[in-house]
Amino acid sequence: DDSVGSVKSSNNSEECQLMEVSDTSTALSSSCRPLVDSVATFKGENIRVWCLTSENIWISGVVVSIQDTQAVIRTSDCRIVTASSGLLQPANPDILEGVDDLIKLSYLNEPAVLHDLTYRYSRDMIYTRAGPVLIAVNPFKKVPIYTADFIQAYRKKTGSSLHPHVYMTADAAFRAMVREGINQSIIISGESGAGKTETAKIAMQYLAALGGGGGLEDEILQTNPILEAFGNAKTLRNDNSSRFGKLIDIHFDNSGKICGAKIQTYLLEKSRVVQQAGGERSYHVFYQLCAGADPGLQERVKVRPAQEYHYLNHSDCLSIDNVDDAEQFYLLRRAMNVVQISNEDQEQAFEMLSAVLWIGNITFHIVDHDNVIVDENEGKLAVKVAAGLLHCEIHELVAALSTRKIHAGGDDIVQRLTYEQATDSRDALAKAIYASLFDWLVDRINKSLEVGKRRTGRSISILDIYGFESFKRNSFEQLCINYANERLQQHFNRHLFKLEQEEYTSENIDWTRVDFEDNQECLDLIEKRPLGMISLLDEECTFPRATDLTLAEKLKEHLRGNTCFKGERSKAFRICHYAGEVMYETNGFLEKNRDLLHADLLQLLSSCDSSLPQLFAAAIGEGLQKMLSPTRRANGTESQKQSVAAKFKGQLNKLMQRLESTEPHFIRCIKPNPQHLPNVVDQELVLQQLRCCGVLEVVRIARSGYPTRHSHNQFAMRYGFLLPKSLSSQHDVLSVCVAILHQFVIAPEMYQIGITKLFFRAGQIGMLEDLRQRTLHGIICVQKVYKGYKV
Ligand code: AD9
Ligand code: MG
Repeated sequence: DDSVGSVKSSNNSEECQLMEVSDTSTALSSSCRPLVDSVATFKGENIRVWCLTSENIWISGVVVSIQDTQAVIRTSDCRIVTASSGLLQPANPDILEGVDDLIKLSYLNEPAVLHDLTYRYSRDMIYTRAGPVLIAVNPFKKVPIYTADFIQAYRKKTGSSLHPHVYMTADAAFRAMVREGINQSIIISGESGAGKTETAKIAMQYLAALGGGGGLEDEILQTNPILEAFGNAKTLRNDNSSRFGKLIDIHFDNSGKICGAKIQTYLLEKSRVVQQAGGERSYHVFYQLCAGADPGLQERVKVRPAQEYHYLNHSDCLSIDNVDDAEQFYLLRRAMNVVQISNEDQEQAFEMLSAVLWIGNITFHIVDHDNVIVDENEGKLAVKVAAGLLHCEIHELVAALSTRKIHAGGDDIVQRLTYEQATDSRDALAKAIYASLFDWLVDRINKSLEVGKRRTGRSISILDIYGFESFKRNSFEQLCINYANERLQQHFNRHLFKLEQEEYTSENIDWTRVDFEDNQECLDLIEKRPLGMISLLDEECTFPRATDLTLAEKLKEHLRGNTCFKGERSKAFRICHYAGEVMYETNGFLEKNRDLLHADLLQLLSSCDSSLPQLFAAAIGEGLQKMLSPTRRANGTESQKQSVAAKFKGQLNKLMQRLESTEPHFIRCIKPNPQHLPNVVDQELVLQQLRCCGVLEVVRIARSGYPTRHSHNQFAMRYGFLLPKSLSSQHDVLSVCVAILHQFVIAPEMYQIGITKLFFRAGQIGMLEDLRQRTLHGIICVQKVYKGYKV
């Protein structure tokens, strides 16, 4: 059954031609979908529309007749269907097919936006603008638009350089930096697998070409394979998924040459080191080391094949299609050389990686009651090798993993750990080493790329950060990620508002009539002190008896009043984010937010006879807060440090400050289908992303203002002929414009007249354009009849 919507259908194309056309007219009622051209009022038939099918697919058609709220539509595949007008949206005139900027569309509804992107995508035009935003639809195939010739074309503004492209955005940023002396930023967002990291690399490639010559550009580009090896992993959503956020500032000297760079990373997913979902992998670098180390290195850092490590083999996924880990290891080492990470530092890093893997192979067994000791055989071997790699005593490692020193009543008591505690402590050690290694590596890279002392130049920052996430189950990580997206969205909205305002002011039109939405309330919910989510969570973390349930109750008690918060049953609550509602569960929130490394493990690291573990211990120690809570001080077992959420909030504040001091350029990446296939567009998926990443918001903002802009001249030229001769022949262009507006009864609240342009509310031009088309059609018909043709 191929029926459309709530709708009867007929496949009979004869019927198609025999349909009686009745001349009723009706206003299309607005539906509850976010983007509706509610101002559009249609008179008569032959109007082109989009029609929503029962499968939630938009198809195009032409209105044959309208009766009350039911319309008879001839669809593009020549079926006749009836649909309630709520399921219809006006379609754009032909001349607007595949426009390279969505703002050029007369009707800015969802199907129109979707159609434009799909139309372009099917012709390999993966980039489209939405006003100030660049939309990039992931091609999932090689598109030949990144060659040196393309770079040249965009540099010189010749040939194909008129089409939207990441190069165009990067070029605009570079030129603005040079021209205005203002730092720039390129903010890339989108969901996992949408193409953010590739897009960031494409932008870097272009900037390296523009600012190259100083020799640093290759170093900067080679930071990518290093960070991807250590911070990316195969997930179910993306074979090369970044598990951290990244901001890279590329500095240019006065002559426009690259003179340095600085990388800041955000919130690496530590848990992946010890556990991955089925079909996913840990960080690439582990497999690369196992597959690619030469025999000498293998011997020195004691690596074995990946399948022999518990941390790597338990998810049943050791390789990635079309990826050769050994070759990647070779490329990693080459990149590390280019970035001038010494051979000694590289070997030390590999030693730590190997230590992590061997720590994961340590197993325990229960001896009496709940107490554990380290397993014999394989487990024992693992302890031995791990201790060797960390350069600590075997018995110290065993003690740190299986016992805990407690300070009570002036005495030190040694308590044996339970099986669960011991495995947790083992995993905590592995995670701490890996996360510290990652931070150390970023530091190390930054040292190599350090900007010279004479910082006279300017910079362009590129942000590649996780997009909004809403899964079946959402936890602490999603809260942090979505919080970051709220901050970025606010930045985005405020920037667009500012741009609009500037345009209106310069055209001397009244911009107070334009409404903009802000997401401040949602941000307050999360970050306000003392009664925001982060503060409440931090407070709960200091109570030793707190549980995920008491946390949930506390949140519900204090946050009830915020309209963005909805308490749910048990440990669940909802937040109304700008991109949609997300349900979170507090499971693991306290643990993840505290992210404590037991003092015994910290002590172990600092006692190692090797520089990296000592550095790690010092860095972790630095993060420790001096203010221990009274209960903890009495216990003295664990060190209190700044919570993960508080640290992330601090990082975000700094990030936002940095971005606010720049002129931003936004790129929104879209994943066209979940199977990673080329040439396939899943409408629902794309629409949902357009809503989430704020593209429809841009359109909405534009719509809430005056999205259609025509110069006085353009407008008079295009529509003047619709007027009676006496009016159209006036000399003054503006008078012709005003006459058109009056003649076609465009309501005064639907337009404003600026100094050089006319500004229209959405949909207004679509009506005029329809009229123009029909008039032209009428003229042609008359001409044909006149010439004796049969119409
Ligand atoms: V995640 O949030 O880090 O999981 P990203 O970064 O958004 O994600 P990524 O850039 O890694 O996605 O892109 C995913 C895959 O899409 C790449 O590995 C490529 O195979 C593919 N891709 C993305 N952009 C392009 C492109 N411009 N041309 C060709 C592309 N392929
Ligand atoms: Mg990525």
